[in-house]
Amino acid sequence: MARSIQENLAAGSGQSDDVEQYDVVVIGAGVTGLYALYRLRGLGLSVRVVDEASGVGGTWYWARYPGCRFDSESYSYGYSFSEELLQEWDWEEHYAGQPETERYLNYVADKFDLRKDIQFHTRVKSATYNEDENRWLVEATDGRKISGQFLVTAVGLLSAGYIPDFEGIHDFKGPWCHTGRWPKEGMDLAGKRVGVIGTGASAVQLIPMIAPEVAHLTVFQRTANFCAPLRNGPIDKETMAEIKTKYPEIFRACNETAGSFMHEFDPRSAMDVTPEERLAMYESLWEKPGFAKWLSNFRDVTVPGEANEDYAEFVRGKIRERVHDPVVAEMLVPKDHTFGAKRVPCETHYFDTYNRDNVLLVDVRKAPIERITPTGVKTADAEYDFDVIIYATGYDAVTGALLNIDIYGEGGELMKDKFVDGPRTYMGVSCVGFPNLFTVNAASVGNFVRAAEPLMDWVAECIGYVRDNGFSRISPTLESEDAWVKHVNEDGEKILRTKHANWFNGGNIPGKARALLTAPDTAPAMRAMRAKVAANGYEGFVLK
Ligand code: N01
Repeated sequence: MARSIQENLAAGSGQSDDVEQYDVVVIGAGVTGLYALYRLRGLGLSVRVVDEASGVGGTWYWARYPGCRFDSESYSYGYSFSEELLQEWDWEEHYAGQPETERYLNYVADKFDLRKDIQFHTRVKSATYNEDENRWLVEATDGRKISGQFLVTAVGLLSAGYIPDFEGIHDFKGPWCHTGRWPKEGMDLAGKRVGVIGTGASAVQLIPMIAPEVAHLTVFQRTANFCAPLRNGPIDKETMAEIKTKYPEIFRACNETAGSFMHEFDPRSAMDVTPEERLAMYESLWEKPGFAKWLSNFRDVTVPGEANEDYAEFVRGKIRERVHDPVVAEMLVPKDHTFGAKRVPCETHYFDTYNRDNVLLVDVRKAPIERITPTGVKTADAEYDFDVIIYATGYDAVTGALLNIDIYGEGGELMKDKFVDGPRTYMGVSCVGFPNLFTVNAASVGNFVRAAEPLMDWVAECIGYVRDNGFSRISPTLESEDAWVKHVNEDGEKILRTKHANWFNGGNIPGKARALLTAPDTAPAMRAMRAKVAANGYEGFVLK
């Protein structure tokens, strides 16, 4: 609930002796938070990063389920800001797993001596803007407080795990967890009867990894997904040495594509070539690693229509080829959404896993889960007994982690109230009534590090501009915020991501407003837009 102005000013006074004062407080020590610290410290600012975890990594710290990895090429995912770092770090796999990525982020933290400015074991409860002082007071759940003139929420895009409100979750007698909060000590699954709920990108990575070790695995699927083979592999020394000579090219290529991935669409229409040529292209893409079969495809495969359906049918054929039992194969073939309307998960042995004798696929669209029982899961037509339950049920994306913090802006306005019908921001990064706050978690999408670095560069330059020009606060105008919200909603309607309920549009969370949570623009367009705003003296913002 919002606070009165008086309550807000009282709560937000950070002047007492026990409150440490910084120029900038950054929430989150993940990919963006680490770079924010490096970048802002480089401007001579005092920075404090706070994080709930005991180590760096953010999402890469928490999501340590077997098989967790990114689907971007490793060498396109690392930071680009330090040539020394690029030359020192050897990626082991083309698509690095969580342990390798966590090691990398720890290496970065050590190399740039970041840890000394990070306060771990600190979960932020609230942040309050004090308009008399133009400062943010950040309060942790253990009562500790710190204050900063600027606040950067690097809290992650997919970090607030979502577990459906099933009745009886806490009655289950065995261990259970969400993929995004996998225990550091691991889950003992060997020889156990395990139930996995969900078949999104996380489950698609997890299921083939655990199936061989469990006694029996039951997968509860509501929506079948268009998954594509990842085709991962180790990087040998020679290849890594060659990659190191090509970083400028790699980053240039990423910077030119819509999602900052190393894959560029074919400008032709799938329907302008002969059926033979089309099939040859599909087959050749299918053999390529990573997102190539999605993002290097004919341009019209990415929009609803004939080309999209033609390719969807090709992918369905690939799934049918892999699964021996035709009934199970049909359950795994997506028929209710357009190819690409949901994020395409990359898989390794996922479909083959359903050929194992110890794996059962259950359709919970036909017979939904009714409740969790002390011994397992009850659906509308059967009961299943388990030793362990794993919820691979996704995330309250983009705004989830942000709004889990009570953020009080001017006049005690609560951000949760402001965002009730969807995010209200200017360029995803700033909003009216919440001066000096940069919601960087809400603005990066695509190949994550490629998006996070330039965004954080922009925020750092903006903070530098505010300070160097003797201003004490910056916030957008209502006109610029209104125009941005209108742009997101109107142009968002034109893109595939809004065509089916998914995390990009809030449709995966019952009761969450259905609105595109990210920008509808390409990464180059976003960078250009921000650069223009900065070049015009932070157009659309009010500086005081
Ligand atoms: O989550 P999801 P995720 N009853 O939302 C099901 C990123 N990621 O964690 O589709 C039964 O995709 C739900 O069913 P439905 C990546 O961007 C990246 O897998 O809503 N089932 C779905 O099957 C990805 O897109 C990597 O019908 C229920 C599943 O739970 C994003 O994270 C690796 C249910 C949730 O799938 C999220 O992926 C992994 C219910 N009541 C993830 N509620 C990298 O490559 C939900 N489900 C870095």
